[in-house]
Amino acid sequence: MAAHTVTVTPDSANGAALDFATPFNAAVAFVDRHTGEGRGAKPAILTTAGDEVSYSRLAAEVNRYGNALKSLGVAAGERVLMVVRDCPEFFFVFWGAIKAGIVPVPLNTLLTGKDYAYMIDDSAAAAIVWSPEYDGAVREALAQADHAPAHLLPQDRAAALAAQASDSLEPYPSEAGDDCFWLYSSGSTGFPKGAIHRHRDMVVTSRHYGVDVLGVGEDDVCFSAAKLFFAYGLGNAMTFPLWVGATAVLAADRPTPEMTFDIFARFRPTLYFGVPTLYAAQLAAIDGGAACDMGSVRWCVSAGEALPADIFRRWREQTGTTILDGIGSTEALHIFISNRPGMQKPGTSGLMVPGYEARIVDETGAPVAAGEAGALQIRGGSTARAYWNQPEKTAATMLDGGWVDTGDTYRTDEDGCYVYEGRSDDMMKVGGIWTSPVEIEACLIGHPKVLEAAIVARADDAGLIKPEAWVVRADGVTDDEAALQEELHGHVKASLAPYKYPRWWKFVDALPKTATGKIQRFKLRG
Ligand code: 3UK
Repeated sequence: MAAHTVTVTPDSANGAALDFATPFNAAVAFVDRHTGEGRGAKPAILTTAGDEVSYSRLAAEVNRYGNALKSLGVAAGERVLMVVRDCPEFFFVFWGAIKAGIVPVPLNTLLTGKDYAYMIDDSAAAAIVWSPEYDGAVREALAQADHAPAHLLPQDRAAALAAQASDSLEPYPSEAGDDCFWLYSSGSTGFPKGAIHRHRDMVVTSRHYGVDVLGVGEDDVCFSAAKLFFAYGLGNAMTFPLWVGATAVLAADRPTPEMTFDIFARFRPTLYFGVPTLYAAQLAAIDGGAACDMGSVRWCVSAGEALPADIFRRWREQTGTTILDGIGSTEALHIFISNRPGMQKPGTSGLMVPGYEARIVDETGAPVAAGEAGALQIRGGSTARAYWNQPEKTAATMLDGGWVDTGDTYRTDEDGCYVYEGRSDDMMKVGGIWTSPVEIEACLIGHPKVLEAAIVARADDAGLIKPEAWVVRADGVTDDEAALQEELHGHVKASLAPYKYPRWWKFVDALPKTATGKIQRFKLRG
């Protein structure tokens, strides 16, 4: 078997069996392969800014960026943090690093300097690459962090170095099971954890979910409103199209209904990937008279949080297309339970994706009776090897036998479909992004007029989760509710990532507590 190739054998039980050559570097399978297969002139990337990147240019740029990192002295296995918007350079840095054996770590671009400072220290990164719009947050992080990355690469500097570098690069001789890239995942307490993914993981998600479930093929045009820094967007708009030689459409801006409608009209995507909050906003825009032509789209996909059945139905009525809801995670890299062409059950996550297994267990770890709710554990070839430098958290999540604890409560219904019942912790998804109640509470308590605060998840009219604040005023504070609410709103907006602010406020004299003083958030949910 030739180096850096994957042999795919169709297999009726699992969709496919995947065999990896040794050595195996994922950059060859996803990027280099296409020029040899006659796709050199085909667009790999189209952008709303009007750029077009062919497969042969992609391969050359990946080599230049890989060589640029090597020439700086970044060694195999060292980390390169990426605070990069959705643009072709995201692909160049990500794959260039991987081809050189360096580990790229894409970060959520919505975070603050404080968040990035933590990730700089935790990863002990050798380099950091960032897009101009994040300059303020990254410089603040660099000033705060204890660790100093040796190489600071604003995007234009990275581009200038790459422009001088050679466009040919021998792939680093990694193996399919070697560390390839990381993605940070957040928890309700403590700091984010770097989930370490292997070279093989992107192949597994692309084949089993991308090909086996979505039927992604060479003629597809993929547009993901979810950005590349999420595991969800990374698969949707990068690894799936590259795996089959299709085309990705990239937009650097924040997704709005109008922006997505423009993209549908201009680029005629065949696969569209959104999150429930955006589907709800798009429906509101359509109700308000906006034109949305989904004529080119084969399937819409939703993930990140549960898709309310009502949104599924209204979307189909308004656009004539069907949304396939599926659950994925950073640890599994992409979707492992999903609705699919030919089988949709609104209000459920659907059935197992080929290549993955699930079990629902009670507190003792024993399987629950059919139909009972319990903790969902999953197993498959794309799950993260470990969390970086976190043996205890790794042991709590990555269990014996390759099982991963998702942190979700699930049951199966009479059709065997998986039904989401909530989280086993207090974490909430806001617009598809993790939000920790503890972090918002800590921010509120940092305000001198607040004695205590509790944040709970509340559903809005569309059935989507948003934070609600319960606040106890500090002694002697008599400000009226409207004024205090405005002041605290400004305080949260100024300190935390923009999606984390409470949408509703309640001012109370005391919060319900356990005997040991732990806030009983469940009593506030009502
Ligand atoms: C929740 C869902 C109900 C669930 C993700 C697709 O969301 C992704 O990864 P994250 O690590 O979060 C994982 C958690 O999010 N969740 C995701 N999808 C659904 N809950 N229905 C859904 N359809 O709590 C899960 O444990 O941010 C999604 C692909 C890759 C991903 N990383």
